[in-house]
This record gives sequence, structure tokens and C-alpha cells, in this order.
Amino acid sequence: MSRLIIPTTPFTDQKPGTSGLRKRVGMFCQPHYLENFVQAIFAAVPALQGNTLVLGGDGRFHNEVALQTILRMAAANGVARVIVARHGLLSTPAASHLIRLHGAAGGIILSASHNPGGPDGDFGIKFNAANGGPAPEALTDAMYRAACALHEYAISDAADIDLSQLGSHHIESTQIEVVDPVADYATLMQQLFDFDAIRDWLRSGHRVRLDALHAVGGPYAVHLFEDLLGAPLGSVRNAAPQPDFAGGHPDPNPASCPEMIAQMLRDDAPDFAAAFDGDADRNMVLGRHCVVTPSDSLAILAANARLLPQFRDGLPGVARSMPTSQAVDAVARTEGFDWYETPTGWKYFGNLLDAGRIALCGEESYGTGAAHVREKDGIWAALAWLNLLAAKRQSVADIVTAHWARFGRHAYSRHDYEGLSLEHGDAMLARLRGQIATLPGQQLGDLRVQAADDFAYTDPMDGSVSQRQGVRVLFEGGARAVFRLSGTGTEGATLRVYLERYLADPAQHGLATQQALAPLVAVAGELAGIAAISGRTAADVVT
Ligand code: VG1
Ligand code: CO
Repeated sequence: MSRLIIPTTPFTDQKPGTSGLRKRVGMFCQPHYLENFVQAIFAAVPALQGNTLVLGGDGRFHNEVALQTILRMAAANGVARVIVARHGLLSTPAASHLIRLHGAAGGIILSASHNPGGPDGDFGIKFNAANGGPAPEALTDAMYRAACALHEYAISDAADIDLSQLGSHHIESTQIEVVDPVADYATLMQQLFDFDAIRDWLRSGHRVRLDALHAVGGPYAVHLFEDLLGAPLGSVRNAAPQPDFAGGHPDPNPASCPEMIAQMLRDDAPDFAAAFDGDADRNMVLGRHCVVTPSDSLAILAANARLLPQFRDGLPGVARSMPTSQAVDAVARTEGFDWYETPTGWKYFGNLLDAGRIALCGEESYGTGAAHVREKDGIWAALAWLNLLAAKRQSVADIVTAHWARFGRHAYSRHDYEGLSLEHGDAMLARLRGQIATLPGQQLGDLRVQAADDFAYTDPMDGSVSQRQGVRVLFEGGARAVFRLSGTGTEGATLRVYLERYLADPAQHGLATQQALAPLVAVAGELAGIAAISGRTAADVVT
């Protein structure tokens, strides 16, 4: 075994987006591409030297090859100990937990989350800091600077480690420990929820369907829902992780899971269903005849927090990403706790969670989580809902309806325009920004603009400022249209249009979402100049 120094030249496109560096697999397979970025991580995080690193991935194509490379690089860069998941399979929330459990200096997670996998799909790498959370902007900026200045990297020429067996190995003087992350994660979940109550609820004839979409959540879901909670075998579908997610899109939303939605709208549907994404941090929650929007899910968990053992003492506060609906704000106002509005991406919740200002947070993009880790957590969210169902003994649909009756309904939808050219995406945002000053007071159809801005966020804990996080147009009566460009895509630009309308009157609560939002969709399309600039007349994905 020896430590090699390999000369290299920088790749100038290694700037992490909303959640790490995501590119096509082919990009990551080219010589030095992964190595350069990993060396940039070591350069930006000197604390890894002599310390512990957690390592794993979502099992997508190229996962294991990349993990073996990172193990050799960790050894050559002086990491004292690497905790790596068996078979290299580590969900994002479980990675966050392992970092915290072992007091690691950080973790590297190989995932492109909900993006498709396989040889022609996407690959990704993200770094989580010592608190277990995604690297904050200052750190990802430092990685990008290091990547742009790189001229060599260090790597050991040691042989591959057998990741299929638990145990301890060495590369150079670095200890490599292969661990079972499922067991540790399950132990954490058992501390947070009333497993006996959920078991009773299941035993009393309720049925559930969990869907891992052939991604990394499968082994976690089988162990928790079937082994520990006693759901019948087969309750977890598509449980075996596959490198190409069986050709599917591991994205838990109604557009990607039509069969699941169709099943849940039937009279003989299970009582509860949930699906998870590629790295098991996202969740979609469904009941019989009921699709719960992520924004409503967050609000409902907040309103019922004291029924969950984890939140027995109440919530200090909650946070949502800016485009997430204002449903949780209404709960916070009524219940008298603080709420925060942060930019898109889980990294902005970290400081608030660390400081104990919030204990629950979420995003409209099927992400919900709490203070037990520093990532959103799909399986946790499903357990939280099951615990709620067991405690309330009501159906999902009844819980949602009762919530709307109490707080009003925030009808909500996201319209994505995918595969736009970068020029068209930028032109739409520029056009929106150009109107901000003149929009307030304008009457657009039956909507009157109250305020408009380009969202900026000042972190209340460290004072860091994040500018240009999305254009918000707020209308009188609580309606909103929000526009931003995706930071996780790997091709062209994706415009995300987030639409929300507040329906106070229970007589309107039964309205179909798209019908309720139709006037807003038209106004938003005009404001961004979607058809004028790109020729598109409808969104590609509506969730
Ligand atoms: C998307 C979502 C965002 C989420 C991010 C990472 O980002 O909108 O809410 O935090 O994905 O989630 P963007 O920039 O494409 O809108 V995951 O589960 O893909 O790591
Ligand atoms: Co994800």
C-alpha cells in the first residue's frame, strides 16, 4: 500500500447546487472528476484530518466504485476512521444520524436523490457537516473555490474493501468500519414514537402500503414497518434497492406514482400509504381517498405535535422553506409558537435546529423533518403519521378535513417547466425581477398585488445573508405565486412556479386544487412570460 499524489487540472463546473454536486453519470465517470471534488472537500474541511468520516450512498449506478475511491482518498488524506455503510447503502437521514451518533467531523453521501439513476441517469455527491446537516453555503463556496484551484489529489493504491460484510479493516493507517446503518436508525426511531400504539393500530385491522421505489429506503422500511411494527410482509413494495431504480423515477409525488394514487382513491384502498425518494429523505403521504400535500402534512404535524412523544412538550417553533405554503404559519399563529421562512434547501434549517429555535420543519417538495437529525426524513414522516393515526383514531381524510375546518385551506400546487434552455430560464427570472418595483397595487384579473420581492434571508443565528432566493408575488387575501430556478437539475433550466390560494370558507374546501388555482396559474404564466419566452403553454410536471 502506498500513498500517491496524482496531478490533475480543475473542472470549473464543480459548484454544488441546492443539495450537493449533481451531474450525469458520464460526467462523474471521467478520469479525475470525482477525485477532484473529493479532494476539494478535504481541502475545505481540514477537521476531517485525524477525525471520523461517515460514508455511504443511495445505491445508484456507480455507487460502489465511487465509494472505494473515496475510501482510498480518505486514507491518503489522513482521516482517522471511516464509518461506511454495509453494501454502501446509506439513506440521507441515516447518514445524518450516524454523523451525530459517532461525533464524526462530517459525512459524504453519494446521491442524486430523486433524479433518475442508471448508466444514463444522474449521480451526485454531498457533504454533511459535524452537526449532521448539509454543508452551509459558506462551506460549499469554499469547496468550489478549492475545486477551481486544484492541481493534485492524494489517493492510496490499496485494494477494494469488502463492503458486504460487517467488520473492521485498514487502508494505510485509516480504520475502515463497515456498519449496519439500519439498526442504528431503527433504534433512534423507537425513541421518538409510540411503537406499541402503532402496533395496536395495525393489529386492529388497519392496512398500510409503503413504497421504496426500488431505492435505498427499502431495507429501512422493511425493518421498521414489517419487522418491528408487524405490518404484514409485502406491506413495503419495491423494497430491493436497484442501481437504476428499476428504470423508474425515485420521486414520491403524484406525477411519478400514478398507480399508487389510483389505488389510494379506490374504496378498498389501504388506510395509509407513503412513498420515499432515492435517498429516503422525501415522503409522500396518502390516505384512502386522500392525497396530503407536503405543506399540509407539515401544518398537520405541527397542529398535533403534542400527540407525538417526540414533541410531548410542545414545539418551540417551526420553519418552512419560502415556497412552501403558509399553512403552517396559520398553525403557529394560533398555537403561539415561532415560525421561520427560509430559502429552499435543508441546509438553511440547520442553525435553527441546532439552536433549539425550531423542532419541526419542512418543504413543499415532499420533505419533512425534525430535530432528531439534520436532514429531512421520509421514514420518520411516515412513522409520525402512523403515530398520529394511532393516537387520533381518525382517518387521514378526516384529519385533513378537520384541519382545514379549523385553519382554512391553503390550496397549493407546483408547476415545473423542465428542460428549458438556460437563456430562457434566466430571461423569465430577469423579467420577473424587472417587475418587482411596479407590481404592488396592480390589479391582475381578479387578483390584486399586495407586495413583491426577490426573497433574501438573513440567518438569525450567524447573520449570513442569502440573496436572490426566488421572486415572490403576494396578493391580497393570502394568494401567492413564487418563481425560482431549480438547483438540482443536470440539464438546461427548470422553472418552478409555486402557486397558493387561501380558502377560508369551508364550502370551498372541496374544490379541485387545479380548479381553485386556475386564475393564479394564468396570471403567473403572464408575469414570467412563460409562453412568450419559451413557447410553452403548460407545465411538464404538476404536483
Ligand atoms: C429541490 C427541492 C428542494 C429540495 C432539494 C433537495 O431543489 O425543490 O426543496 O431541498 O430538491 O432535495 P431545487 O433547487 O431543484 O428546487 V433532494 O431529496 O433532491 O436532496
Ligand atoms: Co432526496
